[in-house]
Amino acid sequence: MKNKPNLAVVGATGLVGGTFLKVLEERNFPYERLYLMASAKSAGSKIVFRGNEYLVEELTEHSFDKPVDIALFSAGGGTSEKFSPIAAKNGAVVVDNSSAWRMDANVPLVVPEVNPGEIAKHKGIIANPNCSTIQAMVALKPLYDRYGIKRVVYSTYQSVSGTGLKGIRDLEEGLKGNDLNIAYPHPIAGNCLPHIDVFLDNGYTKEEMKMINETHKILGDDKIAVTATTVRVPVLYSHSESINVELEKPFELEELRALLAAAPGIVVVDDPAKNEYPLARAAAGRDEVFVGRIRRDFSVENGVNLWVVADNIRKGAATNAVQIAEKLLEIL
Ligand code: L14
Repeated sequence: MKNKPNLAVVGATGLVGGTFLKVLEERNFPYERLYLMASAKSAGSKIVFRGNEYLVEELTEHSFDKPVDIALFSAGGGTSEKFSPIAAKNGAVVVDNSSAWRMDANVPLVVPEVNPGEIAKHKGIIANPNCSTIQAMVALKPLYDRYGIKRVVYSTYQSVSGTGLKGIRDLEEGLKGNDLNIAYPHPIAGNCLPHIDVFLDNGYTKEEMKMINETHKILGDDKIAVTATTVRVPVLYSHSESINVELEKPFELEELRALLAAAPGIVVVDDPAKNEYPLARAAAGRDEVFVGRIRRDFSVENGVNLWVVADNIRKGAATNAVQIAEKLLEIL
């Protein structure tokens, strides 16, 4: 690829789409041309990027007739199923934020700190993992490499921004006493909903199964026992996760802590004496994964508990995708 690619942002008017643009601008991502695309409903609006005004065009079968090198998609699963292959066939590399392609054997599922080598294997589409999975992988990878992982129990506390602008609206209005219930089947203000994405026949939610399946795919190890309970909480930005891990090998807590502190993309915040631990509000707007409450699980042989927090719209979506695109520039 020439070192200045033509970029397309698909779903440019959405919460993640807007954050793609913010992150591209912050990181000074090189580009020749930029195309902003959205559904007919949002097409026609104007967005300013690096001082230039762009018209949002309607996404159609012909949107990729023009040369596009990298297309960042965050337009939902259905749109991605239809349009990602069209973009790829026309020569673009798609980095897709939806769940449509993640478990496809021909599609790399990438967290750049964890499995960057997968990027080069793409056949036109690369999947950005689920937001909750991304932050968990950044935290677990150094432990997996050093000690091996036998079992993981995820319990998540996920913010409403995961559901986009309507989730934010539900919480903000709900806090004023006006429950809209547009994003969720119950009020989110003052509640914890053990329900993210749809319920499946096995009793899990799709979000829970995404965390389980994507963990196996990203670590390249189906033998790890994984279970998950994913919960929506009345928080605007950042997902928090309790991660209980059973390692294969014995560990020294101080060594494990040092490994996490030295790992790429992680900031350890763990000073209980000073009431310091990762917090959603502190993580919001940041690109790192914050890890704290690092302590031995005395109930099993090689157990450790972690509290892991990251901005779900940034590292959990836009930043991770842009990091993938940056790696693409190096290899194309
Ligand atoms: O990317 O928080 O699979 O409602 C689907 C559910 C993103 C978050 C995905 C939510 C998610 C979303």
